[in-house]
Amino acid sequence: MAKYKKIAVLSAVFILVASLARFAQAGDVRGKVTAQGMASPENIVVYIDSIPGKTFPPPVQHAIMDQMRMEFVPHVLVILKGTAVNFLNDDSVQHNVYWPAINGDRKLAHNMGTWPQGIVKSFTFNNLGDVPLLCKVHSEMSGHIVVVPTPYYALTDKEGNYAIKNVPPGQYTLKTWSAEAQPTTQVVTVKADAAKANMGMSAKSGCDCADCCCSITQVTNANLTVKK
Ligand SMILES: [Cu+2]
Repeated sequence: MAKYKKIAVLSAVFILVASLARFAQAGDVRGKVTAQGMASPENIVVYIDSIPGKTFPPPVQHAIMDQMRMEFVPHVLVILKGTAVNFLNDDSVQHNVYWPAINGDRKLAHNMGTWPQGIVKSFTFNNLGDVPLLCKVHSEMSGHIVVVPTPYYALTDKEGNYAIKNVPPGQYTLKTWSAEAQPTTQVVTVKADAAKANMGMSAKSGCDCADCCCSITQVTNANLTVKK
């Protein structure tokens, strides 16, 4: 009987340690992007650049780029390299999808064709960088797919705020992409210690200091500036 008790205790300890390790691995990178000389800081991609020795399997689920009310929706779609995108047409008119280059390489230009409402066409993006989307039927239409090397990415909101969720501890290069501005880079360190230190303390609402932890999610702040 004592043997089983011992196994039960050991199992409980193992589960506790495993869950602590899991919590310690979660950290958010957040901040604000200031866009100098630009009309808006919205729709700027902030992502963690390639991590040496690490590859990430693309999601099984396809991403979606719609053509709706004569616009590409969303205007900017960020995907992990290798992700398949479903191109939809939700308008009563025919739309075309083509891109003249990927990351400036005209050899990677591709025309998906022109199709009516209800038809879906897919394409898997295995090349990194900006895919500028255009429609040969409506020259005023434009959008972007931005293919990034890690699953750690975010898009800025109207105020330029972004949040990259669940980044494991480590030192990374944070990078931006904007349709208008030059890319900018910044080194960011996500620490594991803060998440561990916060464990076991009760959540207090309305506090924002590091000592009186509000949650087990550790936040690393990184503000960036992009210039046109
Ligand atoms: Cu169109």
